[in-house]
Amino acid sequence: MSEKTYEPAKIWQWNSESGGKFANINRPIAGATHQDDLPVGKHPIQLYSLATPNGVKVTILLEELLALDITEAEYDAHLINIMEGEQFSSGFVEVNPNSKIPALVDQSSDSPLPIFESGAILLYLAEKFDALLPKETQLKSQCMSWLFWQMGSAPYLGGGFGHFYAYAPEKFEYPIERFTMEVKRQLDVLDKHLANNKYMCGDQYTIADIAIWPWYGALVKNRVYEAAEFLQTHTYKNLVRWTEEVGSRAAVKRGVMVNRTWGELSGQLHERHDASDFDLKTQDKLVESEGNSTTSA
Ligand SMILES: N[C@@H](CCC(=O)N[C@@H](CS)C(=O)NCC(=O)O)C(=O)O
Repeated sequence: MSEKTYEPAKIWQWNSESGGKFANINRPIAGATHQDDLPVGKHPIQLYSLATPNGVKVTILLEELLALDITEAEYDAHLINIMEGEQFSSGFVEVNPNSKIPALVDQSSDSPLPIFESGAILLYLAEKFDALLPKETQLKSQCMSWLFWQMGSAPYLGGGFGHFYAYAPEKFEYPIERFTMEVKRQLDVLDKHLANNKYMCGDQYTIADIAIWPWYGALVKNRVYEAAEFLQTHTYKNLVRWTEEVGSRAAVKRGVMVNRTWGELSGQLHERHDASDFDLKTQDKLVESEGNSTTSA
């Protein structure tokens, strides 16, 4: 174990940056830092987000709803750049006093309805459109249990393991060991459950899968924290099977692109205001692959 090098002061003071990737946006106080209204588009649903695992839960669900021909789920996805502090604008704080993406406004009725917390948004949309949430009590409670499992568990993965393994300014043994233990346990929980269930709630693909996949599927696919080898995620065979299955859905493939500002250009759709926005990305892909084949010829 590393030697003790830090003794907390008697009273904590906000006088220095803690270091690490998010140090410049971390603050110990809530509320807006600047005045700015949120943009409002033409569709019933207005989403303010970024394609982090919490953000894509909502874009995947919206794309799944549209794939079911639920046109009332048409949405504008506005980009909130959290590294630039856009979550602290007065307009965003009005929708989400907690200043975190995703946040959503349903403007389909007379008074716009704001909603925040990804789990609450998933549940709101699934109930509103009567889709991707089982109706039968036993299955519904199983679905809710896994949905809330995700909400309670992912902070250990992201804020705990991911932060100390990938983002902290130094590698500290104690937190990495502690959170690795917990994340491995969580992976095993999922793997054992998926040994006997096609999806998180038996045979039905639901908002529980949509909540869990962006975190644990991303870990398995090595898309977050570059930790797949360290955690030996390939050994969780049932989880790998489910990860592939969910990831192969067309709506999932579209959902992960929305509000994405990193990675391959053809996988980025910074804002989504129309279904045809994806067609333009497909054209980008064609241009890219034509470019590639020219290079390799
Ligand atoms: N429990 C929240 C967590 C949301 C969250 O942590 N969002 C992050 C991005 S994944 C964020 O907006 N961070 C900005 C900040 O902390 O200032 C949810 O599921 O909606």
